[in-house]
Amino acid sequence: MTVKQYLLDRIAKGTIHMALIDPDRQPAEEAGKIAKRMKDAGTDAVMIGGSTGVTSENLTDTAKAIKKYSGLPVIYFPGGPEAMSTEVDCILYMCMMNSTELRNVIGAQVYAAPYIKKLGIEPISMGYVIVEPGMKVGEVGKAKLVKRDDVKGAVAYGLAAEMYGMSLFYLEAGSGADKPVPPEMISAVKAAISIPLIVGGGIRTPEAAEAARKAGADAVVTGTLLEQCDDDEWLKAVVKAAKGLRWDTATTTRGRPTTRRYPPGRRCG
Ligand code: 1GP
Repeated sequence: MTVKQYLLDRIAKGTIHMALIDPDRQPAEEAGKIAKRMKDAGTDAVMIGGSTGVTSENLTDTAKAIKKYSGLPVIYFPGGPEAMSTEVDCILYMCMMNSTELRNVIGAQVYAAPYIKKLGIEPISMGYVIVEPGMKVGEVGKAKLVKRDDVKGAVAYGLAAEMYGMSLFYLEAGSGADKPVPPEMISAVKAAISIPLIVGGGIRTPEAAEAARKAGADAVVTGTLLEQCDDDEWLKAVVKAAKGLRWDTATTTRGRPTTRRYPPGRRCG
């Protein structure tokens, strides 16, 4: 089965959760262990990506480790065409629709296409739009950010992605955003398009994951949380909330500093 079909089958049953791991943030073995924890928490797939520092080497090693430890599908979420690996199960063949640089809209994709074909990697076409605050990906991608109250603008991008025949549409607030994509924006886009809607950026609590799901996200992505949170119960609560399952944070360490090395001393939630 293709990864696209795997995702569509799961989404047909309800919102899914995807864990995003940046291969530049930890050794590959550590990434594999994070993926295992996320699998145990109920996540559906693992994405590998980062705005900077992704190389073919760390991508390959991380993909191998994730598969070894979790067995989950590995989805490459590229920041550019420089890094590639046959160890990933598919690549999000994405157009950063609101970039002001042609390279991010179509140039890198044209450059990468022959390599993707030759290596036999499954491409999944995706429209990718950066919403305020946008964070690093907005900056590196030279995005003309969609304003948080520009619901019509976000809907227009979603419709354009669908009309282009893209398989997925991703609303991104940026990794580490202080506020996720507004629920009103998610629900308006969801009502306008029929392709699956992915939402990510700044989702670190069960409440935020639940808000995205209730607004209409078909897939909820969390990245930073996995690097910062040592508390498996908290991770489980976030995944469950994303998937519409009952969650409870009574036994979590919410608010207490964690002990993970990458990066140290941050907090869950
Ligand atoms: C980034 O949307 C993802 O592309 C994840 O964002 O790191 O804030 O969870 P966070």
